[in-house]
Amino acid sequence: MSMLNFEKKYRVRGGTLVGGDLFDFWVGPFYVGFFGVLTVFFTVVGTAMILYSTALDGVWNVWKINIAPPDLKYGLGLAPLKEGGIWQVVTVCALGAFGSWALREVEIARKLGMGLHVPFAFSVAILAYFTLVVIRPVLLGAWGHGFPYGIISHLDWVSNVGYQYLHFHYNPAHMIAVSLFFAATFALALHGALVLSATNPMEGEPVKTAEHENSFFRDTLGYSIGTLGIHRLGLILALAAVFFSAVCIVISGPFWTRGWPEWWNWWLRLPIWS
Ligand code: 07D
Ligand code: 07D
Repeated sequence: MSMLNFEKKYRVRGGTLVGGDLFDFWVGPFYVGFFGVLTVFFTVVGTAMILYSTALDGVWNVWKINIAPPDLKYGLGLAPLKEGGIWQVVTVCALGAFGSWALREVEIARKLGMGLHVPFAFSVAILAYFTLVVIRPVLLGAWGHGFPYGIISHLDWVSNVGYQYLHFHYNPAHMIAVSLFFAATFALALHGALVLSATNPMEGEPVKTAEHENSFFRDTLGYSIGTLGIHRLGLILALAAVFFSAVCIVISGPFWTRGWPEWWNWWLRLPIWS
C-alpha cells in the first residue's frame, strides 16, 4: 500500500482550534486548516517584502541579501518602509508564520490524539527568535537592536554583538547553552549509533531488540536510560540549550552592559581569598 493510501486511515476530522470544519481538509498529503491558510498568507507577504527590498537594493546575490532593522533613532516606533519598515513587516510576518505553523501542529496532534510535544518544542525555537527580535530590542528601547535578515549579514550581527561584550564565550548562560547543544548532539549520536548497530547487524546475524540495547549500555556505563528515556533526554537537552541561548542574549545589554569577562570578578571578590 502506498504511503498516501495508508495515511488516509489516519485522516480524522475535528480537533481544530478555530473555524470549525471550514478548513478541515487536505491538499494532497498536506493538512490545510485555518492555521495552514494563515501560514501561507504570512509566508507569501513576508517573502514578497523580502523580494521588494531586494529589488530596491538591486542586489540579487542570495548571500548578500540584507534587510536591515530601523536606525536606533526610530526607537520603538514604526519606521518608513525603506528605512527599516520592511524589516518590521517581515518580523511580523515571520512571527505570524512561525506561530501559525505551531498552532497547525497543535491541530494535527489533536486530530491524532497525540501529545503536544512537537508544537511545544517548536515554540521554544520561536521563543529564541522572539527574544532576539522583540524582547531584547524592547528592553533596550529600539527595534534597531534586532538582527538583520540576510545570510551573511546576520553572521556579522552575531559577531559584532559578541565583541560588544568583549568576549562572548565568558557569558555564563552562553557557556551553559553551548554545553547543552554539544550534549544534545552527543546523545543523538550515541542513540543513532545504538539503534543502527542493533537493527543493522553483520550479515547473517539476527536483528537485535531493545533488550540488547539496554544491556549494551548497562555493560558499558552500568546504566541504560531506556528507549523512551533517551528521547526524553534528547528533547530536554535540546530545549534547554535553546532556552539558555535566549537567556544568554537577553541578559546581554538589558542586564549586563560591560564585557562578559568582567562578570567573573565576583569570583575574585569571594571573601575566602582575603
Ligand atoms: C538544518 C533546518 C532547516 C532550516 C534551514 C534554514 C532560511 C533563511 C533567508 C535569504 C539548523 C533555512 C533558511 C529560510 C533564508 C533569506 C533572507 C536548521 C535546519 C536550512 N538563522 N546562523 C544559518 C536562520 C540566527 C548563525 C544558516 C534563521 C541568530 C550562525 C541559515 C534564523 C543567530 C550561523 C540560518 C536565524 C544565528 C547561522 C543555516 C531565525 C543565533 C551559521 C541554519 C529565523 C541563533 C549558519 C551562513 C541551520 C550559516 C547559519 C537561518 C537566526 C547565528 C541561513 C532562519 C540571529 C553563527 N542561519 N542565526 O542549518 O551557514 O539551522 O550561515 O531566527 O554558521 Mg542563523
Ligand atoms: C533563534 C532560530 C529560530 C528558528 C525558527 C524557525 C524557518 C522556516 C523553512 C527550511 C536559537 C525558522 C524557520 C525560517 C525554514 C524551510 C522549508 C535558534 C533560533 C523560529 N557560539 N552567540 C548562540 C556558540 C560565539 C553570540 C546560540 C558556539 C562567539 C551572540 C548558541 C560558539 C561570539 C549570540 C551559540 C559560539 C558569539 C550567540 C545560538 C563557538 C561571536 C546570540 C543558538 C564554538 C564573536 C545567540 C538566542 C540559538 C543566541 C548565540 C553557540 C561563539 C556571539 C548557544 C558553539 C564567541 C551575539 N551562540 N558566539 O540560539 O543566544 O538558537 O540567540 O565558538 O544571539 Mg555564540
